[in-house]
Amino acid sequence: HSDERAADDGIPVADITATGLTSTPLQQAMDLARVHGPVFRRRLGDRETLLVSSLDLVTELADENRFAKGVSAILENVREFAGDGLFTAYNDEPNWAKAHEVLMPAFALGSMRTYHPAMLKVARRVMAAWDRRVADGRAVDVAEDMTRMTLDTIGLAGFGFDFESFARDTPHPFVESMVRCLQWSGAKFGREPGADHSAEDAAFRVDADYLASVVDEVIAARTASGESGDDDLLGLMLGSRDQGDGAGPALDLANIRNQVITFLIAGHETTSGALSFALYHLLKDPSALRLAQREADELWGDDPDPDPSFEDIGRLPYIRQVLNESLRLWPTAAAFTRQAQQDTVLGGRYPLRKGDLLTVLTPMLHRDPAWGDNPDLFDPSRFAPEAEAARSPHAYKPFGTGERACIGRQFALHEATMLLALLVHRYRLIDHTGYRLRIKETLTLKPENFTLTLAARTPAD
Ligand code: MNH
Repeated sequence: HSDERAADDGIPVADITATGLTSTPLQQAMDLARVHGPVFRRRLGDRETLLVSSLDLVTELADENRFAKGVSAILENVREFAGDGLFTAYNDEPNWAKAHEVLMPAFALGSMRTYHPAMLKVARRVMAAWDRRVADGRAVDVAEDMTRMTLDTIGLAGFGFDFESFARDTPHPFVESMVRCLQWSGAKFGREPGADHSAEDAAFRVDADYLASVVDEVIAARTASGESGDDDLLGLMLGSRDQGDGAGPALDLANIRNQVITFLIAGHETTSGALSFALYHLLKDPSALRLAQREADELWGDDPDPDPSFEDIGRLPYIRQVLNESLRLWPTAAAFTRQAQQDTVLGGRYPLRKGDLLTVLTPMLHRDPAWGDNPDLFDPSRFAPEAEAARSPHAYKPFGTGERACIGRQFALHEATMLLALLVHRYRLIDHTGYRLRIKETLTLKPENFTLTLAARTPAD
């Protein structure tokens, strides 16, 4: 759309055609935003992306009457393997509304009570693995272990399927194929037109087919068990097929397969990164770590192996603030796209056409002046209730916005709060490399090569 319009609409242009996208395009875009300001066009050959990062403009983009979710060029690529699953569906695709209606009950706060035992079971797997590292002194790869944990959790809680990631020395092949599919989706966007990419595309097909075969395995395991799975995600979706005669929406098998892929990916990849960043920040901020430990100790005393109840997780507000603050600095799904629903003017001066896409650079929104004069500083007290009440709700969007915001937010926060509390309660985190943060991008963000050694905590710690 934008190329049809006069170029002098006042929006600065950052032309990166000569250099192309770097291997860290999100961080590249953050640097461009620091130079060009809160709204600019990133030009790459004949393609342009409108990038937005200030509170006032994002407040407008969050207005659901003027804007809705947009499926960006990259999400179009993700559709090649996630199809019309919830994350990648167009707003007007009937399967979005159907699946949303079927699955919403599974994400109400009460449903977290159902998932709690599976989440705790997997949290214990992390501790068993980390206890072995305490014993042998070897380092843990934080992001790898957080990914093991979140994949096993969504598998068990959502689908009754056990990936058994902690029984493996290397990541589950589902994770490796998924990462390559996500990377392909991003790289395809950065391609120079005309070049031959048939080898990458063929490799992508192999990975996408493998992901689909895992989905078939997950569904077959449920069918073979003869159990309905009642109120887990898979049970709700398969059950929806039986309600004929307008009794409720019915999801067809092709759509169910797209939802399973979507949830296996969206349900673990970003939570894993969030936990990894939270551990990084706690490692580097002893006073925040101390407060987190004190909060867990207050609940569980010096019992190194407590039995957290569902209610306990609501009694860890500081640890939740740590997660919120980690997701402020490094929102692991770091951008989302909005689409103009009519011709409109943004910020009183930038004309937009109906259908125009605008991408919010969430980490820059999260560094807007509304966050004070030291926005790069990790400070969980920003999420104390009084501080939150004093701030616009649009200053913080790690889970997107509006009707198409993250459905799994409570799931992620329950799972992550519990694990973080258990880990700081049980271990001393040792910065054996003097780690300096580098961020790896595979569409989502994770700390790269972040390893820790561990010791058992004693009451004196
Ligand atoms: Mn999640 C949508 C971030 C955890 C399932 N998620 C979104 C969006 C963001 C997001 C941002 C909106 C994208 C857009 O507007 O294009 N999600 C996160 C983060 C975490 C997360 C930062 C963890 C931390 N998400 C989860 C978990 C699940 C999940 C856990 C499932 C169990 N997310 C989804 C689904 C959607 C979504 C499904 C799409 C919802 C819709 O469009 O209807």
